[in-house]
Amino acid sequence: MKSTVFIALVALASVLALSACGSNNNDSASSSPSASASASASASAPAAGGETKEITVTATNFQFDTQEIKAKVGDTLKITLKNESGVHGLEIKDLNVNIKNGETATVVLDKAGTYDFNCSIMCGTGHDNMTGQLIVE
Ligand SMILES: [Cu+2]
Repeated sequence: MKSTVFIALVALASVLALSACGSNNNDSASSSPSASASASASASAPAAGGETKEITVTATNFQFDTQEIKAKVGDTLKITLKNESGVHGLEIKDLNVNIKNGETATVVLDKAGTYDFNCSIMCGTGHDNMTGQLIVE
């Protein structure tokens, strides 16, 4: 009984391994060229932005010195967090940015919108007030 289950599992595992291999090959052959083509097209198409904005946000208890960051579509944002007092993080959820003291995140802003950022480390009583906005036009 036990050995039958084992054999079944081994058979299943090898089928999965084979099919995983097969689908990987298919993916790289069919879908990735079009995906990378459209990505590079959208990155180079908007002539509006294209600048690199370097911003250092300084955090204290309990606020960011920069509460509004403005950028254009196509810009690259290099954002650095500096903690002057307290222990804070800076998170821009919609852009997958989450940096700690001294760290820099680089994001290409390819979509217009208002992106909220906030402190990502529970730092104390004023934690909820530590917010700001990145406005991409
Ligand atoms: Cu906090």
